[in-house]
Amino acid sequence: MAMDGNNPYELSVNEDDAQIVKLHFEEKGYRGLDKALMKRRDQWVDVPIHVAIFGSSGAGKSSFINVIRGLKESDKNGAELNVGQTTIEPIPYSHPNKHYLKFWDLPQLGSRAFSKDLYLKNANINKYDYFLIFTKSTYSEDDFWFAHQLQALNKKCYFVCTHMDIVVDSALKEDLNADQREVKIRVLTAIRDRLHKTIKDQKLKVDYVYLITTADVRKYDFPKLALRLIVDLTGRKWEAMALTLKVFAEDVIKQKRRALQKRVWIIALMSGLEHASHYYGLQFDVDIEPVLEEAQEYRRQFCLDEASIYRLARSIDTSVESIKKASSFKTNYAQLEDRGLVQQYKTLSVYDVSDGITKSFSPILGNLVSGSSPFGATYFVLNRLLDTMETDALRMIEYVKYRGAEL
Ligand SMILES: Nc1nc2c(ncn2[C@@H]2O[C@H](COP(=O)(O)OP(=O)(O)OP(=O)(O)O)[C@@H](O)[C@H]2O)c(=O)[nH]1
Ligand SMILES: [Mg+2]
Repeated sequence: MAMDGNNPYELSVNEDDAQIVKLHFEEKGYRGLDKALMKRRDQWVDVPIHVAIFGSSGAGKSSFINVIRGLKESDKNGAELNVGQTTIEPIPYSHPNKHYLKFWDLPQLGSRAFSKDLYLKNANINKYDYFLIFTKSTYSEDDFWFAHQLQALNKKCYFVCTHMDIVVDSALKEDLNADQREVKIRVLTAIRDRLHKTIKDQKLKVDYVYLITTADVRKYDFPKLALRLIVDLTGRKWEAMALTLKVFAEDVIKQKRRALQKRVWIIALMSGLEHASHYYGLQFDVDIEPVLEEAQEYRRQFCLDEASIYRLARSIDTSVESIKKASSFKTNYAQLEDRGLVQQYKTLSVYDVSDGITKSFSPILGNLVSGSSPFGATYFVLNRLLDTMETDALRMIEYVKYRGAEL
């Protein structure tokens, strides 16, 4: 991760954003700079992303649309299950935390009076970032027809097979003495091979078939599917997807860390604006509020906030205390509750590196950063927090997996 001898953290900055912020500073000085920075930080929230969901009745589309948005069946804005798609228009479901991320439940073709041509016209294919084709066992002719249309138009399309929990459970019941892990692998491999073959027989190019259960986003290929939904987007859409999806899995946590790392420089600048206060023992004034706010966002993103830990503990039938103990957290979370975060600035390594960081940013940010600003220190403190929190989250994932497998 070292960029040069004296900078332990990669210089991570979006050049376009940096240019805009720098220009603002040159033209207007500090006036409105806090708002301009906040706008850069939050820009991903307004980026529209459209995900199309296709598949026959009962395939689990509505269930997926709910679980990927973190909703339960009983939630008010949940998609209703077992109702069939009764309209001929796609129905959008927005993500509760990111209104502009929409999952579109596409109408089914089968029993409809309209022709395939008309269906394609109505489907408005170009609007979507990618397509998911759902089944619970085998794909229908309509599924393949639609996949062919998408392929001809060069659209990203993934195949998803749901109900894996049921398939695995019944295989386990048939063979009570067998090794559970082996049975699971055998059953899933057989299904994967069969689906790959039928898709290939249709002369469709498929890179991915995801086997999931809509009952749990941590199981089977769900984490891989979530990762795919993130990495197949670029720029702000990538950032938006990484920060919006709540799937507690290693690969997703790593994407979140990358997305958060890319905006550390913004928070570092915010920590040096007019509200900066003096703290005993620091060589610069610092506004700790935006740093605290960001650290708390890290916590939520990494599922390390109390509410998330409580939910995880319940899901594996254990206590919050034992999750915390088993994960032996490296981060001092008590400090993140209040201004105790300033303690993070008072360590030797911060003094050692902050000047180096500030210097390496000055070609990009110019006079916005100077020797007397807390920029370098905040940049280092937040990156170190990202490091320790990512480690905490990954350890917790390991523990939850281990405990979950025991149940
Ligand atoms: N066990 C299990 N049940 C599932 C899974 N996915 C969906 N179901 C159940 O299957 C039924 C149908 O799921 P829906 O999500 O309504 O299916 P749909 O594709 O939206 O169906 P239509 O709206 O009719 O097109 C519901 O009772 C779900 O609870 C799964 O992965 N595992
Ligand atoms: Mg439905």
